[in-house]
Amino acid sequence: TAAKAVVCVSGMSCSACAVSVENSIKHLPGILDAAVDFLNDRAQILYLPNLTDVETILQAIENAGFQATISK
Ligand code: 9UX
Repeated sequence: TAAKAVVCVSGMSCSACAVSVENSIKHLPGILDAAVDFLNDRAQILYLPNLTDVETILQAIENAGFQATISK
């Protein structure tokens, strides 16, 4: 069963940053979809919890050079 995560992303300076963030997430195992909203500093991710988790997703975004936290 897929789960949805909403992540706050900071450090995106232009819309191409949002593409970088999307790519950093989409290449991970267990990711079904990732959509980054540059204007709202949010990423919505559909993932399979048996293959990945939110911590892994946050770390991938951080590794791409952005700051990521769980949105509430
Ligand atoms: Mo824009 Mo972002 O020139 O990683 S792509 S600042």
